[in-house]
Amino acid sequence: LDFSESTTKFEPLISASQPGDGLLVRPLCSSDYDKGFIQLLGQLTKVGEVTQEQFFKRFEAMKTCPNTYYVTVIEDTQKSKIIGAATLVVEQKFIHDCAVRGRLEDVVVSDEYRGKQLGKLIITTIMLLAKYLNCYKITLDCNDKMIPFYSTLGYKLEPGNSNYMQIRF
Ligand code: 16G
Repeated sequence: LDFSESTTKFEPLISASQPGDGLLVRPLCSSDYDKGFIQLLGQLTKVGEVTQEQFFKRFEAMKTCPNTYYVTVIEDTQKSKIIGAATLVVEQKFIHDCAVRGRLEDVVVSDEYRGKQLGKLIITTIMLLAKYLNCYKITLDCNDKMIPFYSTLGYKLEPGNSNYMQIRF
């Protein structure tokens, strides 16, 4: 068979339970501070100097809000390094019959591991989780260059109805 003219894309066969050799998709845990979780976030935005104590405190604070923060990571178990992360925040609502809404936050894959569909993998995992938790929608904000990526995962800009606004302090 000659596939040279084919436009079919052959997706690598990876899934949350089989993310690839030595890789593990799982919830964040305390020991991830020593596995470079904070440094990884530094590839997304300014993180600052977060000490281990600050990390523990913030993580504990998140855990006191049950069913809210689903911080998900990908670990390279051979190197004991966190190489990908994404968070689902589940927000409680009165609207839509007291529904819950998901927010996709802080998505990052380490630069050395890009091009392996790991971003897609972690987001797909979070989307399954959001569906399981009955989120009626998931929203995210991102810069212009990430729009094509999120579009391939089904996210849509809603012209006239979803302008992202902010005020920074
Ligand atoms: C991106 C992230 C957002 C993160 C922000 C940090 C996704 C889908 N979006 O918008 O979660 O908090 O960057 O940027 O991961 P900032 O430092 O300018 O707030």
